[in-house]
Amino acid sequence: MPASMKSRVVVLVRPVPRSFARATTQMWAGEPPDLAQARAQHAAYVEALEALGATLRVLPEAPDLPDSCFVEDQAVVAGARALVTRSGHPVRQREAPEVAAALRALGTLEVREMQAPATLDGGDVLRLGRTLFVGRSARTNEAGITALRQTFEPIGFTVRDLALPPSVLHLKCVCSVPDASRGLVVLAAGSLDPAVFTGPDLEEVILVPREEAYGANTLGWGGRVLVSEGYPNTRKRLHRLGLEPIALATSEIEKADGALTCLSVPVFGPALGLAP
Ligand code: CIR
Repeated sequence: MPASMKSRVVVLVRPVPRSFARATTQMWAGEPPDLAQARAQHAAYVEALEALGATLRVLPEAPDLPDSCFVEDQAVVAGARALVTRSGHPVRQREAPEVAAALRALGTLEVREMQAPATLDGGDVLRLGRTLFVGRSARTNEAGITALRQTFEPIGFTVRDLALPPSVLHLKCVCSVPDASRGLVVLAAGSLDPAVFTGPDLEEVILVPREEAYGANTLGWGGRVLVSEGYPNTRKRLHRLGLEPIALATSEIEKADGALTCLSVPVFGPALGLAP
């Protein structure tokens, strides 16, 4: 990897805590995750991010906050601003201070903090170029959406809100942008109307079959995309669009209602050189 690629994306991650088996679940109804396996899957994820050229910032482990590795929910970063959220799950609000500190420590961002009564989980925010789509979920309320607008519209982003079915925990449980440098949206068929995704940066909505819904959560930039293993149609579609899918095991992460995007906060800033 050339040295110049290294500093284009800074990514915040947080270790899988020892209390992970007690993570909150709404969607997963089976056995709790296995800690050792979850940690191994997280380590492979972190390695894959590094292979994508990310510079990592690893937050301290929060042993008694079972969901704390799902750092995505704690912040929205776009342009040179970061909004530290107030999770719609009260216990998860305790994860925010370390995330705020890590974002401030980057020294490149104006960091704001969401105030009560607003709630929003970062998993409800999908960034497509200069548009931020936000899902109204059980975790994200009206005041949270207003705070998102007030933070990002003044710096040139458009915020579009959309309703989520009650069975969907977060917007990005059913869709994602596989390559931050392109206008593609991967969407699970039957979850949301593809027509909700509009805007000047949209290139194409890629519908993946219902049975591959979990595989619709992807993450990448610069032509390479992390996908969960076991979703062959999704992989094929991405490949046909000129992307290189990299499959990762996420079975234990899924058992805590998590997926690939949930485990990181990528910071693409003007100072960092990609998709400001
Ligand atoms: C929770 O319920 O908050 C966690 N167990 C899962 C969070 C997943 N995060 C995400 O989709 N962004």
